[in-house]
Amino acid sequence: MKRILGLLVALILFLLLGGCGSGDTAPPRILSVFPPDGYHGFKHGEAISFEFSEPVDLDSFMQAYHSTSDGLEPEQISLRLADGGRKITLYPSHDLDYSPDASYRYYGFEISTELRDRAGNHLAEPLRVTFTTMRRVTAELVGEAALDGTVLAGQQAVADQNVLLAGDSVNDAPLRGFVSFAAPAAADGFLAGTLQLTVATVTGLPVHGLGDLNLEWLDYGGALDPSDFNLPALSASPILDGGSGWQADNPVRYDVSDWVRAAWQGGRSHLQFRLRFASDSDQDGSSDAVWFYSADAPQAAYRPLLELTYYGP
Ligand SMILES: [Ca+2]
Ligand SMILES: [Ca+2]
Ligand SMILES: [Ca+2]
Repeated sequence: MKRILGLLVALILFLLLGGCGSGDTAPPRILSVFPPDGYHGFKHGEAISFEFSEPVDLDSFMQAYHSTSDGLEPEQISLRLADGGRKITLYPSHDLDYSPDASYRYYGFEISTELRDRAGNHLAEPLRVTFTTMRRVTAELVGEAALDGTVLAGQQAVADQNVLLAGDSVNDAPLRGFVSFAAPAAADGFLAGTLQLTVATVTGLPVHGLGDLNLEWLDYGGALDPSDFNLPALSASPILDGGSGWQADNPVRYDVSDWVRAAWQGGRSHLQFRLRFASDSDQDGSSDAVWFYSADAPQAAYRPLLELTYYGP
């Protein structure tokens, strides 16, 4: 019995030495962390992630983790281990608030040297990370020159002129104008938008002969094509303009907030609009049209602008 006990003790000692006596004296290292220190634009639904040089002890991670930021306090987080303890993902209990204005909203956490590997070696240096969530920003997007222009009914799309027209031509051929903006890549929600176009000139009496100008939201994609003339609008009802502000070099503005919010929901990469009159032509044998400057205009101030308010970094 004594002999068996002795063997058992020896076996346990062997196993313990085998487990701990691997000779690991190297401290664990943090290979990567998201978000990194100084990061801007942490989004709802994102998690904080760490990758270590070797498996770390989970209890020691909780001892080493410190934060006083709302949503990141130790009792507010949950953890998931992966890759045998080499990776830890940290989930906030609720989405971290965004800044309601253009100022940054800061969050932070620290991993102290309490963190240990499985052999008990401590992290050599603490990690301190400060980052910000998304904030409400307003940007002036300039139209996409390659995509804006005029489509002549049943004929060609013209995208390389300094102007874009809506109305009818000298032959009373219907003309429709198109403007396009690239949606900002780093965003988490479009909140409001104002489209600004600058009048180049007016020929004839477009409103008198053709009715109101109709501004429509649509998605004509990565090229302006003749078929875009009749592309179904995405907007249920157009924005109407009776032409009161149409003098040369005068900017006109349209509130397109509902459409940019819908474009965000639809995951659209362009914010695109069409200009057409209620009636395509009055058949009076002369041109009736409003000419707006396009994004090809040499004068930067005259190009189509979309003042977009959104959550960005
Ligand atoms: Ca180690
Ligand atoms: Ca163009
Ligand atoms: Ca006409």
